[in-house]
Amino acid sequence: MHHLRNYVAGRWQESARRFNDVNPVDGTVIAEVHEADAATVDAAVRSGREAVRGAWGRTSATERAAMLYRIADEIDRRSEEFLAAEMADTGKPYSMASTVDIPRGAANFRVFADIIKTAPLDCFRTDLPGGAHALNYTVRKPLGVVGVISPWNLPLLLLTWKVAPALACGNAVVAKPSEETPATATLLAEVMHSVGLPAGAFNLVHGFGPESAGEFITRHPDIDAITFTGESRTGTAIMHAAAAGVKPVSFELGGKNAAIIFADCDFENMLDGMMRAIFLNSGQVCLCSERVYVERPLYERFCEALCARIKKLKLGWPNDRESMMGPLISAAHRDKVLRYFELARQEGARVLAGGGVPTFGDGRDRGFWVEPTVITGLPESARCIKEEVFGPICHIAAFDTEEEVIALANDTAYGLAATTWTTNLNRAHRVAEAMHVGLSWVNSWFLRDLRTPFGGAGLSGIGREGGAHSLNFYSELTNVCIRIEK
Ligand code: NAD
Ligand code: 6OH
Repeated sequence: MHHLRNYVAGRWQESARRFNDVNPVDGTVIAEVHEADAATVDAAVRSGREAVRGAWGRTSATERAAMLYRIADEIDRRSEEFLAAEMADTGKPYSMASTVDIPRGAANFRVFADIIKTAPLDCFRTDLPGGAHALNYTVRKPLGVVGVISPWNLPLLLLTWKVAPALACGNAVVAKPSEETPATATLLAEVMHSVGLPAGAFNLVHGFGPESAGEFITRHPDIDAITFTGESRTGTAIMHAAAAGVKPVSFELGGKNAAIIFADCDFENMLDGMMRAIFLNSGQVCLCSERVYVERPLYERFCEALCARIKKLKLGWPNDRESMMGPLISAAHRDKVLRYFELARQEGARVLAGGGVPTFGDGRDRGFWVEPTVITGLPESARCIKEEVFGPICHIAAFDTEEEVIALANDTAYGLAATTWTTNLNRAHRVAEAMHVGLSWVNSWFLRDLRTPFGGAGLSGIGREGGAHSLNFYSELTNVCIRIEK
């Protein structure tokens, strides 16, 4: 059996307590994971503190950028291993893991290497009475030891999205990947070791949330900041824990995202985009469109075309190059998604496609699959319209006016992403800006430039990361003010 260990103070650490890492494609156990106890997390935080006080804390931005480039190059060199590990942990198809997850793992380090080298500092000259002046300039320093807690849907991508800027700013990291997907994080620790990152600058602890490594991090008095991606409810729990030490938090949480399709859209492009926006990663992307609003003249045509495309959506083994959709992450998550399928029926939905569990006649029948599913006919107050399902499902409704659809799209407690499809330039700008979200795409979805702000409003999060926004979260700024006499 393959063992996934903790990486603390530059050394691999075993634990007596272990849990299974399961492949959701067919339910097989692929590794035994060593669960970090409170003492292991404490040792990780202490080694992080020593690293920040020691050689790592004294590195220049140029030296750290060079280190981040080495990390990126090593991820690229071992990309086949990362790919295999990510596909085994999540069941996601090669077509996705090889184009999204693993390349972004390396890109996250490169982009923050470039950004930290070129980041400007604030500088203000302040005129004073009598001809004297003051020079204000801002110095960027590490926060200290940053706790990084990440989810299972895009494991390497979302972990490195936070680890890279934290290291770029000179912090030490104590990272906890999701208990469902510990494999690529463990490979990342191997990479950190092999490129010679100073001991303690990156620590990896495995485990769960409550009363396990997750909570041990968030409650640790010597953690300086917590950055978290996951469910909104978990965000609440972490905020409670962080409140005691008044720790800064950065949260990227759930979504219940709207897609708005106008009758004047480029239909084929829109359909390609919407297939991705609804079914990428089996709908397990926080940005996925679970609420689809279609201008009435296009409604029937869209529903028919989407259902026809679904028939061609190949649910396959991850290594099958034609495979477009994999299973859900776990039996528990599959049960949750199936409960929403059932709830949708109880709430009065008409099921246009899917709604059940596929059968394959092979090992996949022991995995955690559900069918790509399309529903219509629910009132806007239905729980399936209000709550995040996080599965391959969307609800489609017709609308008549721009004003009406803006109100429908914004009628949610979440506020992460929206996508609008139209060829009318004026309308594109109007609608995109009216969305009460952090990310408003037009004629595209999940199109990323890593320098831009990423995050959500409402239940979808606190703060923005990406580009300079990340640097501001992961740095302590000291303003130096010097009075200069005439
Ligand atoms: P989750 O909140 O259950 O778990 C995320 C991480 O938090 C895991 O590592 C887990 O072990 C840990 N955790 C759980 N409880 C904790 C606690 N009390 N204290 C400390 N750590 C704790 O989320 P998930 O199921 O892994 O991921 C799916 C969710 O993440 C969805 O809601 C999705 O929308 C959201 N998500 C958001 C974004 C974004 O950028 N906004 C990105 C990806 C996923
Ligand atoms: C959520 O599931 C996807 C988040 C994506 C990012 O954080 C990113 O940087 O692209």
